Amino acid sequence: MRMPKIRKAKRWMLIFSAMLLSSILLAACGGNSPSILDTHGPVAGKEAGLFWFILAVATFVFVVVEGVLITSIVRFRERPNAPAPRQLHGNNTIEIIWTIAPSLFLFAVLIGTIYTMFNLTSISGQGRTEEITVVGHQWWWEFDYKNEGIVTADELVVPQGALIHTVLESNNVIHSFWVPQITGKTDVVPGHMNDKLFKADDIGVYRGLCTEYCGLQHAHMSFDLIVKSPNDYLTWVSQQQQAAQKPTSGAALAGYKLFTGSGGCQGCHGIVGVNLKSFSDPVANGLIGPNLTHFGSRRLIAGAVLSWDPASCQVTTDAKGNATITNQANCGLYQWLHDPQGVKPGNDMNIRSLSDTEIAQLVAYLESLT
Ligand code: HEC
Ligand SMILES: [Cu+2]
Repeated sequence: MRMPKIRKAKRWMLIFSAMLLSSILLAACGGNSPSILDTHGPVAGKEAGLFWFILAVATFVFVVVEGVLITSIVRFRERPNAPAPRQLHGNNTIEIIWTIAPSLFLFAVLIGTIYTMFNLTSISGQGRTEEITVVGHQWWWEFDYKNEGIVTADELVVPQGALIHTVLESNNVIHSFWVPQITGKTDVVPGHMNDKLFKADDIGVYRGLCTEYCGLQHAHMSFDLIVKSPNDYLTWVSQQQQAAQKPTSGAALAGYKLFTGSGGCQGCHGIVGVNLKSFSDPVANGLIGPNLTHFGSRRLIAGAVLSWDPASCQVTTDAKGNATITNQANCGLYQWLHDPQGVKPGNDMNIRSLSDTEIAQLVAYLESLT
């Protein structure tokens, strides 16, 4: 009568372990979350190597310990009429072994970790090193290319294969800079500059995150690391260095007037050629919003809380000259300008409410800023 009960328990054990295992495996399938194991640069590569090394040590320890445990459970299990087991009171040899062995394993992990830490900066790149200052704001990232004289937000564009030297600064609280597929986390500390060196091997777009809790909208403080070929990068740089052109007619001109006038936008946002003479204009220091000179060439809004695309933000003008956005629901930029506090509660963009026509005009203007 005992057997069926045990079989039932065994079956449940099996089902439970299968469920546990599959949930662990499936958890790795989230298409949107970048994996530290899917590396596209030497820094993330070395860090992933350390992960596998530690996992190997841990697996070895697990197998040995569980092996001894299970063997003992099976071999020395209670049998009918078995005599009482021999009673032991301490065994010096065994105790010394199980004190020293774990220290050796931990020492191996320590050596591996220290070696990797010091080895992270020994990477080499092609061409000259790109110097970029990264500024953590509440809650978005600013990227300052001091040598090129460019300032952008939300999108960190770098050339493939070159060394990227970032200087990390914060003007408020502690943030942490992380691009899981390219490089590990480094804190961004107010009043203290941290350095970070990395390289991206493959052209592509890699999600970056703030990984130190920094307030209400910490989860909406992301960015894209965009890796371009060296030539495309140079093209991008020379395009970004241009000042914005003033639109000459239509909805975009009306949007420009709103931006500089009753919309109040230029009190917080800088545009080179509008309220800034250059990207390094000291006037920019008093502006708390992202630089929008080339916002039309970017696709992310406010720490990637939304994304947008001109194709889904088409502005049409009727016979009376009133502008509207045909597909408001699909236009992230419409949603942002319609209610920035609803989209990202607590963020620093406080504006008067805008009519749909005004929003369409501003969208037309922002789209023109390529
Ligand atoms: C009181 C300051 C302030 C005013 C006024 C303001 N903004 Fe902003 N704006 C911000 C801040 C701060 C952010 C970033 C918010 C965040 O990510 O947390 C932002 C983000 C944006 C973004 C996204 C930019 C990017 O690169 O992610 C756009 C576009 C924008 N604002 C347009 C406008 C327009 C158009 C107006 C005028 C109607 C305006 N803003 C008025 C402060 C302001
Ligand atoms: Cu942050």
